[in-house]
Amino acid sequence: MNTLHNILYFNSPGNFDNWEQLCQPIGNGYLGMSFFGGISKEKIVLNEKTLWVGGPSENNPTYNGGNKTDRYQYVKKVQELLYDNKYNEAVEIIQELTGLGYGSGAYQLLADLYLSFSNINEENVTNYSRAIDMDNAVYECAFDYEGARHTRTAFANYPSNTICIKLRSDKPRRICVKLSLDKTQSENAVRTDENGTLIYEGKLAENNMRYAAQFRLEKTGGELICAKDSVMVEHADEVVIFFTAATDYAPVYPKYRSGKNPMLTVANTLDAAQEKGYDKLLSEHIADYTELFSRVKLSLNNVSGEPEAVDVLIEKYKTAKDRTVLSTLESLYFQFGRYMLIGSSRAGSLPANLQGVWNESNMPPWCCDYHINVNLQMNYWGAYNTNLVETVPPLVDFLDAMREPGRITAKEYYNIESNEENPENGWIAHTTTTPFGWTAPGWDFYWGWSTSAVAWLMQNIWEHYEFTEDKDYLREKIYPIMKESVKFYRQWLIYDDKQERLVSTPTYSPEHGPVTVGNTYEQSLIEQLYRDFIKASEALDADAELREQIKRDVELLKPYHIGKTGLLKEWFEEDEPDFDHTKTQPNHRHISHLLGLYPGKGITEKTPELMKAAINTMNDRGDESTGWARAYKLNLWARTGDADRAYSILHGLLASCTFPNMFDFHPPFQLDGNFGGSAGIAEMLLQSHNGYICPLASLPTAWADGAFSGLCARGGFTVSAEWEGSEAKSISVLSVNGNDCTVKLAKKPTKAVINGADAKFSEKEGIYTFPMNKGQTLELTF
Ligand code: FUC
Repeated sequence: MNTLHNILYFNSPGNFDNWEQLCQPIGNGYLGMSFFGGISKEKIVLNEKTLWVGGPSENNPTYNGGNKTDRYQYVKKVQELLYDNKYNEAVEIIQELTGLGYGSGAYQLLADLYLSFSNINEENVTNYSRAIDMDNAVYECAFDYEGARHTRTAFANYPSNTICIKLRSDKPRRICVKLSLDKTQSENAVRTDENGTLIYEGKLAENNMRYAAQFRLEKTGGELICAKDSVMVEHADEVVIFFTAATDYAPVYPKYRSGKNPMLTVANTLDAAQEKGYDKLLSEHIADYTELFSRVKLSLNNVSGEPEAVDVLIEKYKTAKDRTVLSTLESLYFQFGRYMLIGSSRAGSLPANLQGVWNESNMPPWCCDYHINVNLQMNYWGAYNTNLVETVPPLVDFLDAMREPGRITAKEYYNIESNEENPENGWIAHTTTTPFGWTAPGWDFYWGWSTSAVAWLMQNIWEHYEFTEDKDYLREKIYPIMKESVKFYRQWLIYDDKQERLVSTPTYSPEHGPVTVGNTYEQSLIEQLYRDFIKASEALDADAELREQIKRDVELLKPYHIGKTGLLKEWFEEDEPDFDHTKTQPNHRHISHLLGLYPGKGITEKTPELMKAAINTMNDRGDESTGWARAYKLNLWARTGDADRAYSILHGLLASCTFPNMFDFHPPFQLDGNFGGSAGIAEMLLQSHNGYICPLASLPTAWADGAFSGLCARGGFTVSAEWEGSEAKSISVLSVNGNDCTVKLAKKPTKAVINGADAKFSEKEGIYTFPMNKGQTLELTF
């Protein structure tokens, strides 16, 4: 397969004041660094994923996850008023269904590191470049100066939780560098020791969270000079900086503190890292990273070799007709999503937040939190199909840790109580969540109430089993979370004799429309959870009684309804005369009533009427929107099979919502669009939500020729394909668990081989089934 060098490079440094557009990020899930490529002075933004203000502390002893008390009485009243069609009276008290407006906290900047190079005059620098090589997750800035090649290389090693930066020149004694910190979290937090280590530690004023970081230097030649809060190396051949950071955060309710001194963690981590040394850390990092990243290769229209500078490419893309430009950026965008997910979500730390792990501010947009009315879900859409299942445990652990505080919200707002007799009886969370178990509704009902956001997240984690069939992980980690969620909804839903179905009430379609009963968002997500739970409990042979109840309930949810104009209804009541249409916006970015089409499975080719209504709805909403909303539309159109429409949405995402450094913007920068876009490209190439594998499910004319390898399908399959002139040439499917391969093919293969022998198969309406054993690969030729 012809593949591109997955490299994002610039041929000029980035302006330090334009982080979101010009920085280049590296990360290992715990730590993030972003670089500008400054020549005589470099600014590096430092992040540690758990460094958050908010949560419980001596300063906020009454912290309670944002919950107000005894809200259920109002919920009940609102339910009654809505049932009686007293809409105005219901909304008069609707703001009682909110949480606290303070104390939710925000993700913090750790500090800015400055590297000042006193002996370099920028004017005389030539052959400059700065780049992220995504194939190895290595950052490098290089240039020529006074007859020497200077290189600054950095990588974020996950197994040793250390970031290394190497500064070198190919002529001796050329490295003169000073390290200092700016925007530190506390005054007098920086000191040095006799080895030239820059030490940074303190407590966040807001919540007393302890943090610690060290920069240890190893130099070849030259002289070390330590000042009070900076270190300098003069005339070295080479300098290596070893960096790590930690906090005393722990994902444990109610205190959220480990009780450990983070400086000890830092010191131990760096002792071990230095013992290994730079070269070993680099090879360890590359082995660890490439094991994940290199699993999937993508070649569109045979583009290969070295791409142009990323900012130039993105600019050209906006008007390009040339397939090389288009396919190059699309391939890089696909891999960038994977690169960023590996960089911001590895076992042991928190999941990827709104900006992954990267953040330059103490007041980031939306606090850089975990928004669960679409954003956190979207972050993980590409985790399974792009073969990165190892990035999922932080999400699972995060949700698991949210259960205990989520029970308080369940009690105060929903009257669902867990106690000794009835433990794990139901948890819930709403639109904004944090690492401190912030599960209350938002402080404004009209974005903050989102009862089925948790049901939606259950899809993200259930799919772990669908893709891997890892029963142990299902039993130990995923199922208990799903089961407790199911128990919550089971107690929450009520039978509405007017709507003749079980409903969630009150409901609010994310950030859009009036307050109603049983909107499609809520009903469809709960339905999906119920259907998935039935499968989960069957797979584990657990909870037969609950399963039988859920089997009955699921049929009573009736989530989808088609309105008078042929669109899928977002609100059950929308065709009624007193429905308040002034509250709806024709092009609203949230299209929450289509979650059954993607990522759910309620609207498929097997439900043609709903599919048609969904397509009408998408046409009605239009193609333009904010970054993540375009990424969502891309996945939606991919599921319809309208490949060229999906492609045009992808084009819009890349042309209109992508900063020069490849960050998606809303605006501002939000990583969800990158993740959703990358997932959407995979969804165009391979689908498996219908009970069979569908390679090239939504192949656009613009990708006439191409190949991919290593994408994953539900049921434990790894799939590769090659196509020419928009037709499949070959498809191969590895059955990891030994399941038979059921695959939809546009035409009959000329050859079907399993491990060298002709494969047996049966066929019905273009869907072929090949009996397979564990580890066998089916090779189809056309
Ligand atoms: C959702 C969106 C907003 C924004 C925020 C972080 O609530 O509606 O547009 O992306 O998340």
